[in-house]
Amino acid sequence: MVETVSDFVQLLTPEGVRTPSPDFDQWVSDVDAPQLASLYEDMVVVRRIDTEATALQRQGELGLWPPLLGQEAAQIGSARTLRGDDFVFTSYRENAVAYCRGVDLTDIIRVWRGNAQSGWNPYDIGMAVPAIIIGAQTLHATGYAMGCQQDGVDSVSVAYFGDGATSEGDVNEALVFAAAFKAPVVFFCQNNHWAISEPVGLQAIRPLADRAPGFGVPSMRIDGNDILAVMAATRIALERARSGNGPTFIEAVTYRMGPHTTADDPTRYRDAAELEEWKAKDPILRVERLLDSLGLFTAEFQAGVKAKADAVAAELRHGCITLPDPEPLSVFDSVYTTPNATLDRQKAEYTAYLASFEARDGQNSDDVTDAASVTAASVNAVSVTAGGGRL
Ligand SMILES: Cc1ncc(C[n+]2csc(CCOP(=O)(O)OP(=O)(O)O)c2C)c(N)n1
Ligand SMILES: [Mg+2]
Repeated sequence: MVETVSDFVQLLTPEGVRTPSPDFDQWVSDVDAPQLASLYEDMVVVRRIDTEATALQRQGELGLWPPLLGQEAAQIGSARTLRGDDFVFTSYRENAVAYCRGVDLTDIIRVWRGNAQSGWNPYDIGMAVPAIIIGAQTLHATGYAMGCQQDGVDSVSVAYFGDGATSEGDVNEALVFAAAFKAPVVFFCQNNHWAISEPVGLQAIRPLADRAPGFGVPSMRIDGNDILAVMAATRIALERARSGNGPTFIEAVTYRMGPHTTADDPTRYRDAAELEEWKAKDPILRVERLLDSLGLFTAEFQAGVKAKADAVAAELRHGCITLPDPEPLSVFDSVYTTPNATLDRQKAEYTAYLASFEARDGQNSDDVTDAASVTAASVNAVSVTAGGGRL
């Protein structure tokens, strides 16, 4: 079993050359040409989802979108190694993880359209709804892992979080608990170099992976743009957790090539040269090069991948723009499991407010009802876009 690895792990160079690694190769020895092609397709499809969702936001169909551009290998490589009975806790940017877990495409954008307060039932797909509170999900994941221990099952919980999150108390508390209880949890940190406008170097003097051993958690620092390194490291961590040997911290070194969200303009705080440098390390391009060297990147293969990506994008768009507006009063549903007097009073007030439109103009009651539901949808959208659409 690989213990803490201080060296940067890379199995596939940006030029698409496979580099041997005695410790890690065995963990991806099953990745044959068809599987590599399938992983490539996954990455192209999620990039397309990202592009389409960004376009939908620009067209006013979504309140906000957090792009994952550049982080496809980190997310697909890790999520594709999980079992159905594992459980994932993420932040807002892990839309490729959601795709791998089988989230319906419309459910991915439901919240960003301001149409619902959460997108899916976590138990249906083994993935909690995204946590917007930075780092909070690492505590949820650790608690869930301790529950798996108590139940005597070998399911693993995986927490995805960013470089910025590692400075939060929640993440540090989660590491303490996970180490103390040897909880079957994988801490998957995507170091995308930025926490909004703060570069990782401002909060981390040493690599983030170096922090974990201080908590008693073994760690690995890997090329997060190399899908093979990501798969190998995640499998090592999963195996350690399943066999009762506790948590692992993975620092997947990657780069957020787009803005923090569609409300952000990264040209205001980062150097264009930095982006160019990372474009050359694109996670998709290097697999393309490897497939090409194997004679697999044929015109027919490319056309198939493009057709799949276009179909997924069309489904996403259709699902988004045909989502029915929520019933105005549904905003009060599912807040508490037991009756709550304050909420009941607010609901009564809002019911009266909606009714006041009809009382004012009974003749155009149909139009007024429409206006009221538009108002309610807008109110929900505001919860996503509050503060100029920032997270
Ligand atoms: C507890 C908390 N503090 C601050 C914020 C505001 N906020 C939203 S995203 C973000 C940066 C997070 O950066 P990182 O953890 O690196 O994740 P990334 O966005 O790069 O994926 C901050 C500070 C928040 N959502 N929650
Ligand atoms: Mg970050």
